Amino acid sequence: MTERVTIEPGEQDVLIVVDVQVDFLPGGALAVPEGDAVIAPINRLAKLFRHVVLTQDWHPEGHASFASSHPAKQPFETTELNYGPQVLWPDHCVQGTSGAEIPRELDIPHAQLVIRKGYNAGIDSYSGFKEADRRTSTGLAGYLKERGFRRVFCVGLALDFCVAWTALDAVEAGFDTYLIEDASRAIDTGGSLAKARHDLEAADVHTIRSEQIVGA
Ligand code: VGL
Ligand code: ZN
Repeated sequence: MTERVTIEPGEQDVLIVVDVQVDFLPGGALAVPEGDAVIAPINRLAKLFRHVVLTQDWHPEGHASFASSHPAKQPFETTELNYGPQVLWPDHCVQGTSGAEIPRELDIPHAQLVIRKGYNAGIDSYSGFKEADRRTSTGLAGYLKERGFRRVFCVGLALDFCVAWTALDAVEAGFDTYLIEDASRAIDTGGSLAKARHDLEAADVHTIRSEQIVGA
């Protein structure tokens, strides 16, 4: 549900900028429709948060989430991996490639941590907190708790995959969690956006717009 509160970011608030990377922008290997439209609002928002964390999708070549790793499978089809169903993607965000880079246009020099994810060859990780086996932790929850943060604000790409999963895991880790909609864009494949919206609402993630952040 969209809520009409206004929020002034403070010392217990952290902005998590999810997967704003070249491969998710127009022309990239897994381009999110209008993916570049998130950059201006995120740059504006980031100036209002003293504490910002970035996530970076960071796969080895031959990663299990790549359709190219599964003979006879095409991108956007689904397969069954050890931990359950997995959407298969075009090769993207391969470690050390230009597509995996955070674009120069993202202007957040004060970001405090870049958390990489999806580096285990056999496990995907949409969430910045926990991999798709739902067991392997990235360490992000421990970091945020040790820093004393209470509220998490999620933005970036893609709303229906990495942003949604990160927000859902933030709730599970005990944070009061917000998703800033206009600073995010979706892939929307196989009903993923409707499902993400349903799951976010059920989990009590607050969906807001950037105008509700004081100063934005
Ligand atoms: C993402 C699909 C595959 C994302 C990452 O950032 O939402 N989506 N890898
Ligand atoms: Zn990925």
